[in-house]
Amino acid sequence: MRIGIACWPTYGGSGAVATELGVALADHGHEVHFVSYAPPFRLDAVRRDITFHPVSVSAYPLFRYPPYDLALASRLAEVAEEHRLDLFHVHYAIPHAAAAHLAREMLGDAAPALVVTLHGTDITVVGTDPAYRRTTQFVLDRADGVTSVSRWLAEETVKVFAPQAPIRVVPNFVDLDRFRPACPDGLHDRLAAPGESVLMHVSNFRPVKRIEDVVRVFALVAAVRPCRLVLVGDGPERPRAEEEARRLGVARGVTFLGERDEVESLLPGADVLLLPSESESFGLAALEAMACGVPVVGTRTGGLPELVEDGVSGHLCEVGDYRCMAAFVGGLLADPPRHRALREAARARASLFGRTEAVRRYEECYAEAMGKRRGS
Ligand code: GMT
Repeated sequence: MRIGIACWPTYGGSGAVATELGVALADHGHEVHFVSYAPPFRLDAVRRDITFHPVSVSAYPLFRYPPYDLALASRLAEVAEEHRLDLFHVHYAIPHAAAAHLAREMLGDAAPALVVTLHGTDITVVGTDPAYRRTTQFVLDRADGVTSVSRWLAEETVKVFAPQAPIRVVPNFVDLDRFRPACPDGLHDRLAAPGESVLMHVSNFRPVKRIEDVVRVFALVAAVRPCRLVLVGDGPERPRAEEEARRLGVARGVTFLGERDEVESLLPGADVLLLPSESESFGLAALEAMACGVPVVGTRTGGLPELVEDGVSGHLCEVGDYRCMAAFVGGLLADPPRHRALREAARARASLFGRTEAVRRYEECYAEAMGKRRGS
């Protein structure tokens, strides 16, 4: 098939999933076209079956808000026509699904089928915002297929939007060959001093991630065990994390690594991944850590319980209960045989989320969407 993928190209789960999926689809014989304002951050493959098409938005004095959605719609229509696309697969409903719908209107009978993958805040925050709610409803009803990355997100979507077609749950996936437990020689020593454990957090530092709780957990654990906090990523909450670390007197124990493309070469150096989010529709960072044999300690929220088996491959506490998370981490690090057992269980759990199965499920969804398109 010839597939056009629209996604956010910046650091974030939806762009990561869209990119990894595009590469996996190309490995499976499909021709893939990414359409966005920049190359997706994880797109490092150079191959003839994957093309990137930039969307440029021109400035004009009248435009207080340059209309990216319209530029994206035009570009999607051009790419679909030029490359005879069979299907648009858009990730994150707003504005991608609306732009794809408009592109299809431009293309008439030749329009590709449309599959929309919901990732989380596109429904729970942006989609329910009165400014976008009606548009979100409209595009969900017009798509040939809608998928969500967890059962929880599918249920939330049905509660709010009750879309006309059923939502197919396709959980996120991980490349198990790239994300592996093997810790490269010297990595742990580069991240922490000898004898120190490494607590890691990977995110785009938005308020929903509750970075201050990451720091609070670390401060409590550091009071009883030698350890270091490694923060991977960047975003609006970084100053809050710095402030909290200063306030708790642990600033010197925290390393900010900034945005990194090579998370798979950092995660194996962690002893625990902290993910104390307010809400997490799936938790791709958790899955990637687990694939590297790193237990996840986080919150019982959203789709995380569908991934992390409490007490087996990690531990989940109530949102905001950083004391509960710290108590578990402290206990785990003090008990090496148990820590090893959780590491193994984390990897075993992650192996159920391999990319072959995800590609199969998306292909099924594409076939159904194309059938629906032909019938309409
Ligand atoms: O950051 C993004 O690209 C999207 C973001 C969001 O807020 O919607 O992440 C979501 O999508 C990821 C990939 O499917 C999930 O693993 C994250 O759990 C989810 N984030 C939230 O629900 C907060």
